Formats: sequence, structure tokens, C-alpha cells
Amino acid sequence: MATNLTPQYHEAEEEYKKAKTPDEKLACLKKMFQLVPKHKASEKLQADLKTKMSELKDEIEHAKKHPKKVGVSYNFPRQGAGQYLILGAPNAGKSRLLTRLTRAAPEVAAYPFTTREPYAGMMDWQDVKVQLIDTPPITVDYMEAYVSNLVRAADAALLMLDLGDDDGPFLVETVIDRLAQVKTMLVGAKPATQDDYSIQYVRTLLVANKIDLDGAQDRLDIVKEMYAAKFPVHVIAAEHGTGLEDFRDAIYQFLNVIRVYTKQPGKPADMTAPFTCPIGSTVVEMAAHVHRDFTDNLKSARIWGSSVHDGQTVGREHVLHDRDVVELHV
Ligand SMILES: Nc1nc2c(ncn2[C@@H]2O[C@H](COP(=O)(O)OP(=O)(O)OP(=O)(O)O)[C@@H](O)[C@H]2O)c(=O)[nH]1
Ligand SMILES: [Mg+2]
Repeated sequence: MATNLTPQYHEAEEEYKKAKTPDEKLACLKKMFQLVPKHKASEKLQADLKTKMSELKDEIEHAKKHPKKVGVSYNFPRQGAGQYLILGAPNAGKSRLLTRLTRAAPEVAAYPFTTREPYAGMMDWQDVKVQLIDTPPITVDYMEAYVSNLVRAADAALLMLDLGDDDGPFLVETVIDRLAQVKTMLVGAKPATQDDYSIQYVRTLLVANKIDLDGAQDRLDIVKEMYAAKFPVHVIAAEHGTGLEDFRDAIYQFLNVIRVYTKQPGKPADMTAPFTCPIGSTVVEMAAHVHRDFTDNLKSARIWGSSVHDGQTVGREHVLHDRDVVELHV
């Protein structure tokens, strides 16, 4: 027996085929169901449409109860002499610190969970720059999934502690624990040997902030007792700039890098833009930063600096010092 479907039904069916979301599909199916002539010959079609509508309703309900987690990720290519992540509990002053040390302007506010996304800035130190990245806070219940990846990729971390809050020292412990759960260990110094290579150790300075507030000195005593053996502790008041100049030095020094300036034969050195490389780097290791080809082609170098006679010729394996001027020869 013929079902005799109307052109309107076929139109609705075409719409259904083009529909993208479950809600759109359901709307089309309802329309189709209304347009099906209700007689014996169309019973099977009516039953099919009902089944499809019921399945879609289930799908929509399920999606409402279990929203898909949209994974956010951030990627900050390292810039300057090194990259630090600023970490800590809510309201510790992470964003304020970034505004004091760089020209970045993240929101700073007197309530927790102000920062929702990472925010990068460049800190000047003498003739180099250090990259600092502010992050959303970490608590027992809250840590953005991408934060641990950022920490693992960074050269080091600044762990901020609020000396204005009795819980400050303990909230920092939570931050350390949360990261440790995902095999990201904040440490003052990396262990000499490592058995478990899935663990990433990240060298960290503990930053005791808000020393200007009442009771901060007493809390600092507790902080030192809890953490001084584990991390270098720096005391500041980011809001007022207290201790920031020494802290700026400490941030650079902790990277353990040296500056090296390059010069072309017969020309003065470019003293404006040093290369930075790890303390203990050799001439050839440094040259690889300048250009990959030097790794194979470099024959020797002439050096001007504190540890050599001016213009002394050295081999590829000569160890460099901070502020050396290097002329590379192929
Ligand atoms: N008294 C005092 N207040 C400070 C100091 N540093 C920051 N604050 C204040 O502390 C509050 C929180 O500062 P933020 O920099 O927004 O803190 P945060 O750690 O980024 O906070 P979240 O983004 O929520 O994690 C603001 O009201 C700041 O002005 C300080 O050294 N002393
Ligand atoms: Mg913030």
C-alpha cells in the first residue's frame, strides 16, 4: 500500500538530512512526523520516526548531563634568557608581581580567581630579558589541566606565598602537592640522579609576598621553618616594590646562564644583544645558538674577556665565561 507522502513531508526530510546538531535533527523529525498521513500504510514509517526521535532525545539529555570538556592548551615559546612560570594559591599576588617586573598588564584584584588564563611578560635585567608567565591559581579543587604542562616546559618557577594570610604557608603546600600528583616536582635544586624519568623536576624560588601586612613577619618564621631547607626563599611586597630589585637579580642568577657577545673579524663587538647559554658552555655549544652550521664547521675562536688575554685564540672546547666577546672562525 502506498504511503502517499506530501511534498511538504519530502521538504522536511531534506532539511533533516542537512541538519547538523541533534536539536536541529529532532525539530525536523517532529515536523516530518506531523506531516506523515496517519493511516495503515504509514504505520511502519511512523514507528521509525518515533524511534529516531526517542534516540535523539536520549542523546540530547546525555549531552546536557555530560558536557564535553573542551581542552584548552597554551604554548609560550621560550624568549630571552629563560622562562619562568609564576605559580601559587589564589590572591597571592602573582599578577601584581608580573605587572611590577614587566610591562604586561594582567588584571589584579582583591578577590581570588581573578586570573583565568596565562599571561606572559618580559622582565629586563641589565642587557637581557627573562620571560615570566602568570597563571591561574591552584587550589585543592582547582588546577587548569594545561598548567602542569606549562610548568614542565619552563626553565624554572616562582612559587608565590601570601604572608598576609594565616593559611598562606599551607596553601603553598597544596600547590606543591597538586603538581606532584602529575609528576611535576617543584624543587630548590634538581637531584643528582634520577630513576623515574616520567618525573619532571622544576627548579623553584619561593616568593614570600606581602611582607608589609600585619603578622607577616611571624608567618615568615613559619615559612622559613617549613621551606627554607627546600627552596631559596625571597621576601617581597610586590604591591609596594619592596625587595624587588634584589629579587630581579635573583631571578636572573637562578637561571644559571652566561652572556656572550659576538663580533665579526675587524669589526667592533655587538654589545647590545648577547646570546645566553648555560654556565659551563663551550665555544662550540655557544656557536650552535648562533647558527646550526657552526656545530660542524667551527675551527677556532678568538676571545676577549676576563679569563683570557685579549684576542686569545681558543679551540672549540674552550669553556666560556659571562660577558666574553667571541669571534667565531670556520
Ligand atoms: N598589601 C599587599 N597587597 C598585595 C601585595 N601584592 C599583591 N597585593 C594585593 O593582593 C591582591 C591579589 O593580587 P593579585 O596579583 O591579583 O593576586 P593573584 O595571585 O594574581 O590572584 P589570582 O589571579 O586570583 O590567583 C590584590 O588586591 C593586590 O593589590 C603586597 O605585596 N602587599
Ligand atoms: Mg592573578
